[in-house]
Amino acid sequence: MGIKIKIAATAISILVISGCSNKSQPNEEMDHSTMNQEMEEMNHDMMEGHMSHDDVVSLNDSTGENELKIPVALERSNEEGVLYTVRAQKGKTEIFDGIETNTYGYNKSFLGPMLRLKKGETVKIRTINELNENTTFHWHGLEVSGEEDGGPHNILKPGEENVIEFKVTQEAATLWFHPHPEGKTAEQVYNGLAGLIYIEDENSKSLGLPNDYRKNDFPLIFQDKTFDDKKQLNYSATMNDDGTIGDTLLINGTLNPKLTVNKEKVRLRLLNGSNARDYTFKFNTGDSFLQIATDGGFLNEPVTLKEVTLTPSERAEIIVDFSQINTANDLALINEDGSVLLPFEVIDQSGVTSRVPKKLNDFSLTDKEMDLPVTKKVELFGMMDMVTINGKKFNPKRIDFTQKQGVTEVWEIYNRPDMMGGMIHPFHIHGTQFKILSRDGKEPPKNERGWKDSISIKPDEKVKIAIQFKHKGVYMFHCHILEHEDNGMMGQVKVE
Ligand SMILES: [Cu+2]
Repeated sequence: MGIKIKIAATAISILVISGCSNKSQPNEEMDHSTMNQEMEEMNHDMMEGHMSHDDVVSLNDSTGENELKIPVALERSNEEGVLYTVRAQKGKTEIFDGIETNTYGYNKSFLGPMLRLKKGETVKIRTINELNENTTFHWHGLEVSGEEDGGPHNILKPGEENVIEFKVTQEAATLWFHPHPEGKTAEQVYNGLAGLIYIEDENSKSLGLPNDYRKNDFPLIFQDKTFDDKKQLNYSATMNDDGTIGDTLLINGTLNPKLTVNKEKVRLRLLNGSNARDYTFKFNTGDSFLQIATDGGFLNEPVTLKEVTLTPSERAEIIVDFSQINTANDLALINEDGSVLLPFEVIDQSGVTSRVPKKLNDFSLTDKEMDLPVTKKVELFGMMDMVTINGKKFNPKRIDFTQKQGVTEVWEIYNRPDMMGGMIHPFHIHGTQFKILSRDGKEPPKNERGWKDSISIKPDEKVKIAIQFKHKGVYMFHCHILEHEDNGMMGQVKVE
């Protein structure tokens, strides 16, 4: 990593020098053509390493030969009052036919189960580290105390276990969990550590939305990987400081997935669980769908869309009406560039007739919140391993901000462009759900007017969010391009 810093820094200083070289005296010692050539090569190498996001490698089309795997809903146990036990473990997984790939997972060899929680209940979860390295269990989007949050301070060493206890105080949502050890998050997630949390409440039960898990209610965890010649995930070989991108998509760990659905309304809970790749999901037929939920809860009303973009860690719940959609051609969910992500097989059997209510939630942005002054400023800057927040890299011993428990503040987050234009940073804050007040002074789009825990911020864009912490503790805020996080694009807010 140290070597990469040097190369990138050298390339920048050479670029700066070259900018003035026409005006200055030529350096007698230097052969200019050689220097220019070297410079161009370095510049090229650097640009190759740097993710512009306009120019990322496309995903291979899914052939649709494998039925999509759906994570199991973990059985409740209540042994010694513990509802769920989650083990981080190593294993071997048959991703490619007849080949074992070394992977990580929760309670199985790859990925993890779905944990169902109910609003209002007190939950005890036992976490066990069966890996040969330190890890943490971070509950992404869950409103819990800093002690329970599973950030880099809550390390479990190999063989250690812990029991966390919290009350579920937030509304129905699709959340997820993943490791968060300092400097090792990207590799552990890449190797397979990621699971789902569904929160249910009275509202979600009464809305009449499709909620038959694995029948008309499916999670879709999108992750791109690179497999080596032996079909192994070789993180150190493929790692990119600007975000590791792969050419092979796995959905819920399934290679070349296909999803079979009935002719009915189906709920898809999309999670971008990738280290760095953004997706813009749409149908190859151009059909529209309804977005009903953001990261942390239902939108007030369904929003009709033809495409939805998710940056790493963002979620969207959508309803697709397969009784109405055009299935004459091979129907598939595709990415912006046209690559086939998930082909559908629509079987003629009619399913449940469900209606999507016009009113789903009572999320509101109050005048009081709109009028609050900005009390915290966050500036995201840099690329590769030179990423910073407010000019600093993460230091576990430094508290960057303090905020009072239960008090709403407005944070302004700015993505300062760099000499190459900059890139999108998905910004995530632990332990809370926030509201987007504005994007560059304008109202956020309709499908972002709901609870969020991650927000995608374009170069030179400034967003304002209203944020309140229900619990106390030290929480991380960081870029969710996992390599940026590991490279120190992270700060800490202490809630007192
Ligand atoms: Cu970033």
